[in-house]
Amino acid sequence: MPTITAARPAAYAFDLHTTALLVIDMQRDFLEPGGFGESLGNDVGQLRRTIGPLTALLAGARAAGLTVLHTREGHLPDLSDCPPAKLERGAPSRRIGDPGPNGRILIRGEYGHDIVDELAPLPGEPVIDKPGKGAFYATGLDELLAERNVRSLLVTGVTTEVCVHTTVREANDRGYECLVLADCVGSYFPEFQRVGLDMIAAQGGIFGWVADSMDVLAVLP
Ligand code: C5J
Repeated sequence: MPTITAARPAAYAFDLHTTALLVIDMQRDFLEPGGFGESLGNDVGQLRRTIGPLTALLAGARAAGLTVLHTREGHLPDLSDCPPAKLERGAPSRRIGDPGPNGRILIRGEYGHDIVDELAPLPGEPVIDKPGKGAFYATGLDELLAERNVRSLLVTGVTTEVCVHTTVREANDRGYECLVLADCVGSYFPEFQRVGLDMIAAQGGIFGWVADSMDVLAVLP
């Protein structure tokens, strides 16, 4: 079984047949210059540094025959899947559903909602549209993973402290093992990136394990 001895807090062994690569919310509005994320004053460079390592990891995972899944955070155009509390939150004129630089903010079908070109899903790779931060909430992800006999997730994407963390916690409670790839997850805030990763591996791996994409590539066939 491939084993990553450099993983924190301990070695991570995974079975290729029961492991999937999960790519969370690598959407234009979070990552691209001129998008929603940058319009809030964020440094998108902090997220864009994940694109290179993730491109290589995706290629390795596809070549090894791993299940690859992508998620996108966003809502239906009529906002019927968005709790009122979320609609009222955020910077005025930069709230969910408002017009943004790349179309309505966090609305399915808008240009900014889609995944960056560099990491475009291949035909056949599931793309899970999620209305929440966690990839398991109000989606069929759990059932989809069960159908494919997936028990272990290689977790990548943005942002480390929000959608990545929420998803890892949801997965942990559902019995999945999660290896978070430090160079393939990103936060606008360097401090959140560091602490977010430390929190996952703390207390003997309370939510999962942490390693780098090179560690995975080194053990893939
Ligand atoms: C945020 C995400 N940060 N994908 N979404 O709102 O982490």
